[in-house]
Formats: sequence, C-alpha cells, structure tokens
Amino acid sequence: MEFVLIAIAILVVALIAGVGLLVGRGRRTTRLDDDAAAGTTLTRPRPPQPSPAAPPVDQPDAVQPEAPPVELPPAEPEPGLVFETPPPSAGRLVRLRSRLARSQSSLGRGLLTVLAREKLTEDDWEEVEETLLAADVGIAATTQIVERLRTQSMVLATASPAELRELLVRELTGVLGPEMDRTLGTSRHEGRPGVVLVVGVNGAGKTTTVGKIARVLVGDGKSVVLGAADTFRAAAADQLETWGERVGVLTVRGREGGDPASVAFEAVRTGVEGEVDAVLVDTAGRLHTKSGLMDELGKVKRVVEKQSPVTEVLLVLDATTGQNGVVQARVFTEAVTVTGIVLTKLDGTAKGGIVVRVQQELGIPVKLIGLGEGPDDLAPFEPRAFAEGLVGGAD
Ligand SMILES: Nc1nc2c(ncn2[C@@H]2O[C@H](COP(=O)(O)OP(=O)(O)OP(=O)(O)O)[C@@H](O)[C@H]2O)c(=O)[nH]1
Ligand SMILES: [Mg+2]
Repeated sequence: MEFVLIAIAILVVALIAGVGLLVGRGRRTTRLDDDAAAGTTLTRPRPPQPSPAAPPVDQPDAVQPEAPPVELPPAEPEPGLVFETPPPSAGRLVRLRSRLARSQSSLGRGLLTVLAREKLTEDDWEEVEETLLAADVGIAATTQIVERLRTQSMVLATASPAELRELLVRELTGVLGPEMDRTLGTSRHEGRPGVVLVVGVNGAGKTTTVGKIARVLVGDGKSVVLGAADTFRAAAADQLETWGERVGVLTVRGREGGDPASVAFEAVRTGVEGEVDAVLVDTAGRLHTKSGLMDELGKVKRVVEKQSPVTEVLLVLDATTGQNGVVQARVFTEAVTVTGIVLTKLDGTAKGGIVVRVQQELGIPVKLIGLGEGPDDLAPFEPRAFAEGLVGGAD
C-alpha cells in the first residue's frame, strides 16, 4: 500500500514538472501545434532587440480570450537605414491613369475617332460596338453604351473634341458601377483589426498586392500585420517579408509545408493583441478547379474567424485572363464569399473593359487595380478616373 502511494506521489510530481516546462517554452516562442518542429515566427524588420515575450502556446481550435496583450517590437530601422514612406491612397488612380495607355489606344482613341465623324452610319456604329467588345467591356454594357450614344447623335454631330471626350467618359463611368461600395475592410471595428484574406489562382499577383496594400495603409498612417499563409514555398514568405521590411511592417510566418490556417490564425491573433488597424493574410495560389484546395481556403477562413471576423476577402484576378477571370471568381466566391476584386496587370492589357464585365457578371465591386510592378503601382478603383484613363487625353 505504502509503495503504491509513493509511486502515485512521484507520478504527480513528474506531471507538474512536465506541464511547467511546456508552458515556459510556449512563453518564449509562438508555436503552433502542427508547426512545433520549426515554430511560427514573428518577423519585424531589423528589431533593435529580440522579440519580447510572445503569447503562450495556442491552437486554432482553442481561442484564449484572456491572453495578455502583446507588445509588438518597435519598428525601427538600423541606424543609417530608413523605412520607406509610401504615398497615401488618395489621388493614386489619377496619378497612375496614364498606365492604362494600352487600353486607351484601343478603346478611347478608337471610339473618339469614330464618334468624331461627321455623320455616323450603321457601319460606324458597328465599329463602336466592336471596339467596346474588343476591350472586353461585355455585351450588356456595350449595348447600353451604344444605345445611349445613339440617342445623343444630334449632340455628337456638333460636339467639340473636348465635349465628345466628356460624353464618352460619362457613358463609360455609368457602366463602371459608380454607386458600388468600394470601402476596404481595413479599419478597426468593434475593438478588432480589419482582417483581409487575399486569394486567387497562381501568379495572379496576390503577394505583390498584399505588399502594395500594406504600403497603401502605411501611407495612410495605419498599422499593419502581415500573415504569410502561403506555406507552400518558403520563398513565398520571404517575398512577403521583404515587402513588410521596406515599410516597417511585421510578418508572421510558419514553416514550409505547415498548416496555412494555423499561420493565418496566429497572424490575426498577433494583430488583435497588438491592436493594429489591419491584418493582411496572403494565401497560396490555387487552381479553382481543385476542390481540395478550395476546401483548404474555406478552412483558413473558418479558423481565422475563431479569432476575429474576416472583414474583407479580396480575389486577385489577372486582367489579361479575360473570361476565365469571371469563372475563377464564381468558384472562389463559393468557397470564401469574395467581397472585393483586385484586378492586376491592367497596365499590360488592352482589355481594361474587363472591369465592367467582372462587376456586372458577378455583382462584386472592383476595389483596387494593379497598374505596374512598382511598389506603389496599386490604386483604389474610382470609376470616373478610370474612365478618363480609358478614354485618354487627360494627362
Ligand atoms: N505589370 C504588372 N505586373 C504585376 C502586377 N501585379 C503583379 N505583377 C507581377 O506578377 C507576378 C506574380 O506576382 P505575385 O504577387 O508573385 O503573384 P502570386 O499570385 O502571389 O503568385 P503565387 O503565390 O505563385 O500564386 C510578379 O512578377 C509581379 O511583379 C501589376 O499590376 N502589373
Ligand atoms: Mg504569392
């Protein structure tokens, strides 16, 4: 009997010591259940000292509402180095609209040349129609524009070039959904950060866009945390981290091949506890035709929402992919309810009209557009400025 009691006592002491060790380790470093081998790390550009106490061990399924607030390490560049200060979001599209030059050459110039003819014949109207369709404006919007222009043909006949241009800009603005709400969910709401999930097929421009959005937000004076939930390749997290480093934004990353949902969860938790304005989560490119990968995306969102609601799901579409973009958008929105579209590479296509089609066919607003590979070549979408860019001649 005595022997049994002694054995139980030893067991209890060993258990207490074991638990103590585990908790102690968790306080020093942020580890996720399935990432235990390599750990999930917080990387802040050039921190002056090692990261202070990270939050205790956590699992995506076990939210700890009373976790102590995290002090994010101060973002300070090394002496002699300075973080970049990107320009604010306001007025960016006006500054970048000449990047739509390629679209402009086929759409704007083409239309203005025809509309300036003295008397418009049926052939001329057909040319107008073809020009709009060639720019990917889509049948519905093309029909609407042509019908409206036809009713104004008397005005057209006597209009000056400037008046013609204005008329065309007005008509194009009309089909660009000027009434749609394009507010980005990147602000704090009910004491929590805006949480943005960025999704899309391979190579659409997701990571670049997350980096550019971080710059836009920093330029607007907001605080940001990045989540590298593309754990498919280590290079993906490096790529994102580099974007963050340039503007002094922290990146949360996991080990290569780890669970993307865990990294996303950890990034959002860091953002919640650090009381930042927005957490931006980059995800791996995935084919919309692979249902397993689409399910994984659904899981990322569900897991993040155990921590804080996702306020924005941005689907990044490559503008040069045409109709396929609309198909992609349908599948992605079934998996994660897309709330906004980012149309990238509009600088490299003559099909700027794709904006119209994507919005009309999906009912989802285009919120941002990518107009180049430069770090600040991303602009909030504004229908009027965009129409001016398409028609050209404003700069
Ligand atoms: N010209 C132009 N290139 C862009 C734009 N946006 C992104 N790119 C380029 O597109 C390429 C792919 O960009 P990424 O951001 O790596 O794409 P991704 O969707 O993250 O790719 P995966 O993670 O591999 O799926 C890069 O070379 C970018 O510079 C844009 O608006 N214009
Ligand atoms: Mg990427």
